[in-house]
Amino acid sequence: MANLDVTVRHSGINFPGHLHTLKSLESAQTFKFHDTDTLIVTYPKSGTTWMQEILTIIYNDGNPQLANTTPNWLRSPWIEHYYCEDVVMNMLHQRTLTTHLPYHFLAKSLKQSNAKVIYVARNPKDIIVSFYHFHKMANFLPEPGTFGEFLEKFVTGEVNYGSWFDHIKEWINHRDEHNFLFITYEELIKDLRKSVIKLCNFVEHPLSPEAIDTIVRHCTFANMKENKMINYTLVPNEIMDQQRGKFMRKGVAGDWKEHFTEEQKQAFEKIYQEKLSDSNIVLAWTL
Ligand code: PPS
Repeated sequence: MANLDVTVRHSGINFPGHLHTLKSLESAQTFKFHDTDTLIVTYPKSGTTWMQEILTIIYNDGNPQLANTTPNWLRSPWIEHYYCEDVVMNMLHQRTLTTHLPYHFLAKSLKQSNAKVIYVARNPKDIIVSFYHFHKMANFLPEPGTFGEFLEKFVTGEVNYGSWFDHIKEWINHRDEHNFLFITYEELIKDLRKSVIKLCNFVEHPLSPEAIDTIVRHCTFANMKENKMINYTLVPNEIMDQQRGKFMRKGVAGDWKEHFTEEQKQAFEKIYQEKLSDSNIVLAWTL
């Protein structure tokens, strides 16, 4: 399926038609989770691929072989993508799944299982920058226009996948549930080893210090950037134009400082305070 210019609209949110159909979005809402599933939840550009890579190697006891030989979309498929059913059919044991969907799409299904949920959050200003550059290379997303124009669309929730504010507000309400882990991209950047240990504890998959060392070595930005199984160079240029950017772009916290003008920063922070003031979000990043 290419459908590069198709947009699918569901419940007021736009999704790229290259990966979604109305049917696949409906199916995701009735997805049958197993108690042994681990679901990675992210707003795009928050550290999805990083978490997919870490969990793949945790569940393989520190052995990176699967991560080096199988694309991430086959080992941790997005449950809302049209191909998910076929992939999931062949997943026999522990399943690591991924979603960018808002909580209300999945609430009913999730409540019927004890699946573990890992929500990865990232400083929204860095998400905007990463998403902006991704729009330039991903031909299944609309042209982003100038950075200022894209920022405006992000703030109003007109971008594909909807409003980041709504996404985090809905999911974070569940952070105290026993099967829910909230972790940030910034925590991974700050101390990857500590984060891997935290993840091992959460998914109840303890590993030796040597296995943890292997994961930390494998999951550095420099190493992952070269891994064809996650850097999307396997995807045809017509879909992701590697001349216009790289999926594994910079991998840092705070790149927003290179993109936001002082005026844009102030305006965004004001909106951030307004939109999130009624929620108890204590976030690890300093805006
Ligand atoms: S997507 O399209 O939603 O699946 O994208 P996602 O994987 O969530 O986010 C991509 C950004 O994550 C960065 N990334 C990493 N940063 C640091 N270390 C590691 N190992 C790593 N792996 C992925 C990737 O570079 C994108 O961020 P930017 O800021 O664009 O570099």
